[in-house]
Amino acid sequence: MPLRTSALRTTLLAGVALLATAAPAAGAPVGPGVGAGAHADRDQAAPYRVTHLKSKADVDAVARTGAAIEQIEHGELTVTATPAEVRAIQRLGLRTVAVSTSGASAMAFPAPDAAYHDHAETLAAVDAIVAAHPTIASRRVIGKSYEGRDIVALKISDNVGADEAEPEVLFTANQHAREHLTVEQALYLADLLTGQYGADPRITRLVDGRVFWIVPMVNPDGAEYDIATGVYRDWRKNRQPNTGSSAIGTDLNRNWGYKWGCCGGSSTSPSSPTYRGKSAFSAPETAAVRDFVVSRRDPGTGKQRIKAAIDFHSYGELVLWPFGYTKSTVVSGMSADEYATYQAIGQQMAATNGYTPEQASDLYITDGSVDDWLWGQERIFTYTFELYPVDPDPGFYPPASDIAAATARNREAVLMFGEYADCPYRAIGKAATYCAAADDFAMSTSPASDTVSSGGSVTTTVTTTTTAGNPQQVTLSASGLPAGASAVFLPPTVTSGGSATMTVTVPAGALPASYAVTVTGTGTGVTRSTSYGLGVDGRAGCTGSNDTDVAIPDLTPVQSPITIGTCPGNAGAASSVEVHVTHPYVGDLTLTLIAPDGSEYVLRDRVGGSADNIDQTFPVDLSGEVANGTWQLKVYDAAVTDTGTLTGWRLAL
Ligand code: 0X9
Ligand code: CA
Ligand code: ZN
Repeated sequence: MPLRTSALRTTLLAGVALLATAAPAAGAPVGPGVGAGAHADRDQAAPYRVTHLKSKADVDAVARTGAAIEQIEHGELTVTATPAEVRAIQRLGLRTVAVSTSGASAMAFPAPDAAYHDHAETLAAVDAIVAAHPTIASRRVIGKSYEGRDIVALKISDNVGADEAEPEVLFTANQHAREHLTVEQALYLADLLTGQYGADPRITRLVDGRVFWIVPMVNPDGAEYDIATGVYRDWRKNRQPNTGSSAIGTDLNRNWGYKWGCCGGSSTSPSSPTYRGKSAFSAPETAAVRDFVVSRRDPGTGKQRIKAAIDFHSYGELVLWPFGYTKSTVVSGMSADEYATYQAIGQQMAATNGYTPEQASDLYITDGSVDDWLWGQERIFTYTFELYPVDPDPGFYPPASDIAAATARNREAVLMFGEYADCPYRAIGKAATYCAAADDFAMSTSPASDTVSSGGSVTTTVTTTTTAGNPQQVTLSASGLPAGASAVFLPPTVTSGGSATMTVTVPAGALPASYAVTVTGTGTGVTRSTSYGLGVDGRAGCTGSNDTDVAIPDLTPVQSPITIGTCPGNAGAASSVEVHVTHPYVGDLTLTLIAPDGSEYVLRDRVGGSADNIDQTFPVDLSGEVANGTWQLKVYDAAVTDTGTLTGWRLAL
């Protein structure tokens, strides 16, 4: 087992004095956490907020528990209650939040770590970003934590007020309370994408072409609890009580509903740090993020608009991909190409930040993790990043002075990931296979190639075929034509499934040659093309070709003949010689046309250096030569080592 695997596992156990020396079972999840049993009874009553009241009857029921009602405001109560009374209130289905007695606001981070953002500071940072960049940033509350704190998502995109048809990218952080560095990572990305918009062309392109969603603090109750006393509590879970147990909290990253609790990758014990909850999505925090993700499905097609996601954790410096519930790579829900794509992008990202890329289950088996759900259920390409550091010390609590470097370190990986979001399969060269547009079409021409005399015209039928989704309007165009030639389409626009006639008219002076014409169809969402081979002939009776292969040895000239017998008078001033040679170093080659009377025309003399092959048409003024007779193309290779073949040539006089 790799060292970093055991390092991370040891870390999760750190602080649990009892288990510090006990080796965890292979593949077992983390052991019971600090804070289990922390809910010790006190005889003294303390102030609480009571939330989630539904009616006046709830107020009466709270009063009957014996708790003293101090205030009723905004549908919430403030009470003074003993621990037994608090439990009685919770049994009513209401929620209780301890009210800090040390002042109006809860404790922030300890002074040396003041740069870290607690919940209020995180919301303030998000608000400041929105205020500074109102055209590309907006904020929404996607739900409330168990204790009633806002779980906020920041949206970043051009036209931020509109729902555009752009691939969406989700970043989530701080499912685990003590992983405070992940909040800083999320805020770093929010600052990067908004602050560099319009300044850095790469970021501008991303913000224009994507929708980014950043949820910087999925578990605000846990995060606040972790810092509430001024001494870190090493807390991991949320702060939801568990029926029949005094232990608090659910491990949010074991509470997601894909293969929830399937495989020994989570605990059924409320006191465990990896307690999976009483049912999938029993935690309000996971349910809120789930509902948000589901809300991003296109209302018309049902297609998930979020294409890619990263869930940030700490620590271990890892790039992890699904599945976590199984050691298998390819399983139902994960094809070989999907796995290869995960691996390729994971490795590419890891190459930029120095993390270790691996499947999540290589670390240890987890079930009910967010990445398994986002991929397994929603087909969102999802990675888990375990941030800095890799060693247990300082573990979950790196000093604030480490924040800047530790977060900027992921700049490149995240930008690259955002760029892949429209079609991750590009990473394995399979964009064409998997990333067809929802509405798509293919093109063809019939005939697929033809010849035309210069000064003439030729027609072909261009057919469009709808290959996916609905037909669309396709506007036709052509490129790669001879100079001065035109292509006219009738009709110029077709509905995919239909066809048009393309008429290519070639001017009288067009260079006789083979032209690779590209016929392009510009649809409403996608552009497709096909190729059309167009040969332009010279004057009737004045052209010839020789496609017999002739080997080109070193230092010995070779020749290939074309005999013309039916061309009246002299050759033309706009004659052409089309030559095809395969050769690894065309800089060795001299090409010479020899007229029937022996006069030589050098077409090309040792140019092109180390380039491969010649496929070129040379215009020549041959008006001083009688056309009929045997013409020769002479090829000379002036240097040793590289040899090749003359595969064919064409003469138009
Ligand atoms: O155990 C976890 O949830 C993650 N490690 S942490 O120390 N941040 O708690 C690792 C999860 C790896 N598995 C998946 N991502 N599925
Ligand atoms: Ca946009
Ligand atoms: Zn974590």
